[in-house]
Amino acid sequence: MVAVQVATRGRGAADCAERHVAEVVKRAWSSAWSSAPTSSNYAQTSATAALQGRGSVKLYTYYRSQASFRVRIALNLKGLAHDDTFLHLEKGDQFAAEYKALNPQMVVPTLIDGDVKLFQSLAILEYLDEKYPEPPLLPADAAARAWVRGLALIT
Ligand SMILES: N[C@@H](CCC(=O)N[C@@H](CS)C(=O)NCC(=O)O)C(=O)O
Repeated sequence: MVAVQVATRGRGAADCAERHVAEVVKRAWSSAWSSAPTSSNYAQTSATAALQGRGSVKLYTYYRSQASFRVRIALNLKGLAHDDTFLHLEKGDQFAAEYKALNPQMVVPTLIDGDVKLFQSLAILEYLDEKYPEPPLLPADAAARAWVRGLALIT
């Protein structure tokens, strides 16, 4: 695994799209793919989940948000319908009083599932995996699970 320097984050709206972050993630993925454990057939199980017609969740997101990407990927993998609200972070939509009431940290993502209102992408992923376990986000093997968690913690 490549050594990853965690980028110091400011409050700039374009943080998540910075080129050096993209480069670090690219290097980490290419390293990971060469030695990562194999996983089950996600595509097939995800399609099955979509056919099960699960209810819809609401996601507040932004197209350049790395933290939001991972939630969108998990929702799609699990075949969960999601009604997306796109905030334009560079225009400051996240600071609107209406959004601040939902997410006092004023960042994306925020996930609403019925009466449940959640923030922080990794906490959202864990919630989705616990509430909608099929297909699982993590492989069965302990080492493989640690590997995937490590990848998810790269920012
Ligand atoms: N650790 C948080 C990070 C959330 C975060 O920083 N989101 C960025 C987009 S990736 C954001 O909304 N930034 C708005 C701002 O900095 O004003 C998570 O994983 O959800």
